[in-house]
Amino acid sequence: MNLLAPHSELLATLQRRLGPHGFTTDPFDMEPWLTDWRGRVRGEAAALLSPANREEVADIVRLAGAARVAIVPQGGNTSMVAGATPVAGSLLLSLRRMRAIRSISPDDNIATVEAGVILSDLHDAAAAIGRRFPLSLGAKGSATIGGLVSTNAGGTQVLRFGTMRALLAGIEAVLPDGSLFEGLSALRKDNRGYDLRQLLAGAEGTLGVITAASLKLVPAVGSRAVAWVGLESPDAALRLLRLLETRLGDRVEGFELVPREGLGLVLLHVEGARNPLAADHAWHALVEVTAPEGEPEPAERLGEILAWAMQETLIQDAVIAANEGQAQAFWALRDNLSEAERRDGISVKHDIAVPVAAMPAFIAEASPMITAAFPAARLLPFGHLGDGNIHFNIRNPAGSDAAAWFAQNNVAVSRLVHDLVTKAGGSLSAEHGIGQLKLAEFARLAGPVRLGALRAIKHALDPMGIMNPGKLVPLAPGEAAP
Ligand code: FAD
Ligand code: 2HG
Ligand code: ZN
Repeated sequence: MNLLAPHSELLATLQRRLGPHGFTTDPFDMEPWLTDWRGRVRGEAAALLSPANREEVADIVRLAGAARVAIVPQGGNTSMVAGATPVAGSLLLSLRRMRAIRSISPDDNIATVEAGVILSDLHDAAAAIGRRFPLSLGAKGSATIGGLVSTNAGGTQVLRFGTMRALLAGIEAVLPDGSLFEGLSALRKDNRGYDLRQLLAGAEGTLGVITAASLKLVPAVGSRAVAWVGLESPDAALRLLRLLETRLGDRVEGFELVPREGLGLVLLHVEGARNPLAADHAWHALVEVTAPEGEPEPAERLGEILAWAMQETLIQDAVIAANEGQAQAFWALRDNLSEAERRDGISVKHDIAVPVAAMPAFIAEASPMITAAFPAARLLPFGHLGDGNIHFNIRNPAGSDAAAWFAQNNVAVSRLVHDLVTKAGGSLSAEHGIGQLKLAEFARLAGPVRLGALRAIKHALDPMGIMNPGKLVPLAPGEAAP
């Protein structure tokens, strides 16, 4: 079914319904929201709609559906795959005005929040009641709960607490026909068939608009120890992780891999960044270990284990943050990696997963194959080693023109990386989703069974295809764009 551009009558109705704070076609107001975070895609929208509540969202979806007009939901616009970048003739639906924390309870360990709540605001609200929401990532100051649920975001605490899906207790959403799905009741058990909550999580705005979510909280941390470790290989890093888990159990909360190249970029581009270790190391691990309130601080025990690991030559050097300021500085080295990479010039990004134990060998074997095919390309594999998820990013040879190299090579580079990942039984999207940047590769590699089921679900819930067209769901062969 073909989608249409919104006619002037629809725009006038929406303007009346949403008022001056909820409707704009002013190019100046719309500008920041038309391009994705990486600057890869510039979109277009007929209007930017910013509803204040779920009733307004439902009205927008109903009106757009009746007029066969596309809707593109958007939160903080931090998508790594241009998932929230609008398509020509669409209505860009921002959830950013819906920022209420409807309830937060230390007894239930649940926070029910609107879709536009920013992740760091939820962190603060949970801390204020002695709890925490254990999902964090570099974009925490802009990413919203609606976007995080819609992408089933991961981040740096997945090791212990899982991805967004594991933390999702309930959901409220407007479905493509304008009806409101009220699934916020935080039941621990609910077997009423297909799980709509989990279907909407990770749907990237293609099955409806999430208006609120109930999220699981955990007790606040009593104390933490953060270490920056120098080592010679991802293999050594994984062995260190397993050693730490053997000795400390699930108190190991963070374990991130940072190559020399990555640390170098942060030191170059981020003001105030300092290398915690004196010598140069090919690889680094950022380790966070926590202890609950009332238990001994974990720094001493972590120090003993790291000293033993050094004696056994498993690691080359390590330093434990002496105070909270230093701990934050260590984390900033990791969290600013994407920003530092962006400042350095455009890169070919990959968000791959293979079984955890296979990742060190994958990095070791894929790296020379990539540099053989693309001589002097600079590799930047970093991230969530303990989840088997590495951002295998690849940049132009030093001294060359980044944009020109990218334009010439990015498709072929990604094909090679994704072919290698597929051969290793892995995924081309571990946590960022498909959006529009990975759509062609997803269509090429996903296989007919997965794609057929995806299209069937999409068609059943959104038969007109108004929800975020051109993202996540590849067209069937011969199928015309909606
Ligand atoms: P947007 O970018 O606005 O939207 C993302 C997708 O969700 C789009 O498809 C959009 O249509 C849809 N959407 C948004 N809101 C709604 C809604 N209310 N209802 C329905 N659909 C909606 N991701 C990780 O998983 N792990 C990381 O470690 C990580 N680190 C990052 C670090 C940086 C510096 C940056 C810039 C991004 C990072 N990301 C990471 C990616 C990104 O932050 C996440 O994907 C995040 O979930 C997006 O949230 P958002 O509010 O910005 O969503
Ligand atoms: C991270 O882990 C994010 O920092 C972003 O997922 C990864 O910039 C990237 O490629
Ligand atoms: Zn990541």
